[in-house]
Formats: sequence, structure tokens, C-alpha cells
Amino acid sequence: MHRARTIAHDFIRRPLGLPMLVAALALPGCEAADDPTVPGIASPLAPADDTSPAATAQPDASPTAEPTQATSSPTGDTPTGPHGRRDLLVAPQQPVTTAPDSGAEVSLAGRLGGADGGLPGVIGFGWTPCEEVDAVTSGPLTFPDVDGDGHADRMGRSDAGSARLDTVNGEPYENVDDAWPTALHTRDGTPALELVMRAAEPDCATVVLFLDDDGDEEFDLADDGTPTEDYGVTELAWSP
Ligand SMILES: [Ca+2]
Ligand SMILES: [Ca+2]
Repeated sequence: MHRARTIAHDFIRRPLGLPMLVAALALPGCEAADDPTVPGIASPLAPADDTSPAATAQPDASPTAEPTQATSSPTGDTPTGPHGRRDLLVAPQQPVTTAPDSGAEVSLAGRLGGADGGLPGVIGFGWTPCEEVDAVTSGPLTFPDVDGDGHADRMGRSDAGSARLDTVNGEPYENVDDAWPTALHTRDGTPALELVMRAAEPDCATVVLFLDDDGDEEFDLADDGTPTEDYGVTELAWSP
């Protein structure tokens, strides 16, 4: 399995990203306040030590970063950095596996620095099957758009279909239409957004947070499947 790999390793290479990451993850809000049994949440910053995982990730990834960026803007949208539009800092930074029926916490800690505009009051949110979008892959990601409407497909789906959004900033969340993605309100404070997801059975979901620039409650994609709205991802898995 790929649990040992890190979502964060390409973030950590950025000089600007590391202090931000450390600051964000040192905050009390990132701790598993309501479920201390969740592994990985309380210390998602294990790879922040530059001497271990980041060091091994650097040699193979660095040379390819620039060419990847150059090919990711077919519609003229200018990627804001080496991660393309992947600019939101979503914790945990490593894939997290919890037991079925347990809550898995996700928080939006800030931006990586491609744009210093802070966070808006509303954030787009959805999730997609891990088998379709791998959050562990570094650099810009592509999302499926089989119907070609310029919006990411299968948002609100997971590998087994069991994952659900449970709470938003501590409040129970109900999406009566089960329509995803949706817009979630941020709060004053850090993290600006804190979510808990649950799955009743073994499952895996790639959680997606994005800045819905055009307000259509859709995660917009270019023709090649690369997002045209800033986003961040993390992976949650449930396994006995
Ligand atoms: Ca679509
Ligand atoms: Ca949109």
C-alpha cells in the first residue's frame, strides 16, 4: 500500500510552505479533539522534518516540476506556482486510516502561497473515489470529466460509497439533497474550516476543498482535467 508515502512532500520543498505548515499544524484545532483514537490527526506533520521523507522525495520530483506546470494551462489559465492550482493546505498531510464508524478529521489550514489573498468566506467541498484521484500524487492533479461539461465528475462518491460528511466546524451537517460539491462557510479563527467525515464500512475518499471562483458550486476543470479553480486534497480511508 502507499500509506508510507506523503501528500506533503512536495509542499515541504517550497521554502515558503514550510513555516506556514508548521504554524498551521501546531494549532490546537488540528488535534483530534473529539476522537483521540484517530491515528495521524494529532501529528500529521511527521514528514515536516526536512531530514527524512522530504530528502528522499526531492531528487526524482524536482526536475519534472516545471514541465508539468507548463502543460497544465490549455485554456490560458495561468497556474500560480509549481503545484498549478493546487494551492490550498489541507490537513492531514498524510493519508489517514481509521476504523469504520470512526470520525476522520480534515482541516483547511490556509494557502500554500501561490496567491496571498487569504481564504474567502465560502469554500467548495466534495470528495471523489481514491481509485480515481490519488491525493498522494505530487504536483497538479487531474480529475475525471467524462461528460465533458467542464465540471469534475463523481463528486460525493467514494470507493465504496459509504463516506459521509458528519460535522462542519463542530456542527452536525446535513445535505438533504445529497448534492455535491457544495459550499461550506469558513469561520473566524484557525483552522478556518474543520470537517469530520465518517464511513460505516471500509472505504476511501479523496477529500477536495476548492475556491469556487464563479460560484456555480462546481469544481471547474480545463479540457485536460486539470482544475481551473484553486484546490487542495487529502485522503481518508476506513479499514478494520
Ligand atoms: Ca463533468
Ligand atoms: Ca466553480
